[in-house]
Amino acid sequence: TNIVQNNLAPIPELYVSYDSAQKLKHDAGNLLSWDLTARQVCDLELLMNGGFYPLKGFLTEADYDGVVENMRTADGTLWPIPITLDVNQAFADKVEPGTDIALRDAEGVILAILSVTDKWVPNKAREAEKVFGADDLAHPAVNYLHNVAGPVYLGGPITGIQQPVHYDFKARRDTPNELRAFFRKVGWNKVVAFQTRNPLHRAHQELTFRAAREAQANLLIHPVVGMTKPGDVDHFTRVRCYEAVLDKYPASTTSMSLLNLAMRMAGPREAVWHGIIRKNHGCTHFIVGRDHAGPGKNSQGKDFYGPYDAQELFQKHQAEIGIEMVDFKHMVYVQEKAQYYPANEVPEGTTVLDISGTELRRRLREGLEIPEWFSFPEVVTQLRRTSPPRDKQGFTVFFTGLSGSGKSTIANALMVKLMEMGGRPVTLLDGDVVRKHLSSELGFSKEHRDINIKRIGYVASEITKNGGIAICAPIAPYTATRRAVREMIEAYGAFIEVHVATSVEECERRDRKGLYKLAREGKIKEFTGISDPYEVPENPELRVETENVDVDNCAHQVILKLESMGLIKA
Ligand code: PPS
Repeated sequence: TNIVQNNLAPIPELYVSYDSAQKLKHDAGNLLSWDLTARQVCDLELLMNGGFYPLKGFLTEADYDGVVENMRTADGTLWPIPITLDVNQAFADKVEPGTDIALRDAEGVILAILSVTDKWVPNKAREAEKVFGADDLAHPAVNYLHNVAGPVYLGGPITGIQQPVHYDFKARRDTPNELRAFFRKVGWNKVVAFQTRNPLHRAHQELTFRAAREAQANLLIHPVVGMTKPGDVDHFTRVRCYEAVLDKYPASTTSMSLLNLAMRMAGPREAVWHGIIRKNHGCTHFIVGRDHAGPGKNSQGKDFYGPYDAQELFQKHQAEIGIEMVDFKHMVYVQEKAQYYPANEVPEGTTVLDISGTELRRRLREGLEIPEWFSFPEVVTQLRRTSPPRDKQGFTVFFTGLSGSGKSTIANALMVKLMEMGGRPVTLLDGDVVRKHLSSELGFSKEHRDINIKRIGYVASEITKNGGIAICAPIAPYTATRRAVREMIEAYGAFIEVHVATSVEECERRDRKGLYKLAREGKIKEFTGISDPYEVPENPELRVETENVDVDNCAHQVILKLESMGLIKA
């Protein structure tokens, strides 16, 4: 059943010649210009280089309606995913059909000209239902549609001026025509493409190699490096992993190329889209597995798509796309045989070993063993470099409490104890230091306090990202602001909120700096606890009482907490 005759002739691109591009670039200086979002840059690159052939630009309204309703543009061409240019209302108000606009990247470089033919307000709920299967914000693309994408779409043909600039892995990026030329040169008539957004382990290496052997074809590892599912391993780490795996295939059977695609996680429709894109890149076969491009669970905790929906839809359209589906075999390790087998061919009475994604992340986090039967040591090394165990990651301890509650004193003691242990650099962002070096122009209004705390949060998040320990000790009287800081830091490491719960009466009794007296006399305005609010943290990681407990003990309680969280080793 050879449905595919490979035709490796060049595919049409949307670029103009070099000379025309220079002239257009010069003239485009006078045009209205749109700064493309990261996702739009990905889409534009594939429009221009033929990855999205036969599209000639961002979808017009009629094409969009067809694509949303029945996966076909107005002229009947199969196209499953809306490629649209979403803009904000203010920009849309300035554009009428008939206008040319310059499309620029984040640095302001003009990449293309869009000749606008259509402008409309899409029905996003319909788009979500039809394209992604449900208008449910748990789907990353539906969330993007409603909460990130602009309210108005512009459509029309593109005139390509230049490719988006990439500074990373340049030699590993290929346009469809570059890959076609490569396949022609090395005589690869049949090529199986493997789409991926995850690091490859031994099971993947086995299944891709088998797929290629069954199709008597060569193999193209074709990972997505544009945008994948939020929370995925970053593409820098993944590409280093792929490079390690590439060495494990027999020489000259397999190649690897990076695809700057912005995935939508649209399951079945996405699989069809991926197939069209691989066909355009000169491939004859495409591996589709269980739950291809699945977005995870919906807001009811159920899968968005059935496990084989993608394979079914793909099969229905493979002849029209001109690429043949290769079924993805779930491979498992059989201990007694010390070999991988397809899950349905495991010899009877043998022991199957498997490590799930969740288990792998746990082992990385806790620095536990990852066996060689599961992954290649070079891959594990790269993953460990990116996700060191918790006791080697950065974190932030954030003390909050009234003036004179003892925050600074405990924070200081904690810093000294952590420095005694060594291993990670420790920075104390004490109130005085911060107000002198970061916030010297600020006072104590709500607005100024918020700015002050967010600056502290930003610095602490950078320290955390870089593997250090940040200790902060501001009053930080507002819950919402503390939450914002937590979110900034949790993107990179642990956040430990410590409420120093000294009562206002006790602070006033101690009155170490004489400030409470001045506040009572009205000589200091907006004084926390006296004439300004302090919102007590409801769920801090730790609450310490300072009345009748000495500083050393308070600091020790923090150390115990850090140990119990695995952030420091006893
Ligand atoms: S905040 O709310 O988190 O931005 O405050 P912070 O940066 O921690 O600064 C608190 C220290 O500033 C002194 N101070 C005041 N505190 C509260 N309210 C008013 N109006 C005020 N004016 C000056 C006070 O010494 C605080 O220091 P600590 O170390 O907390 O006692």
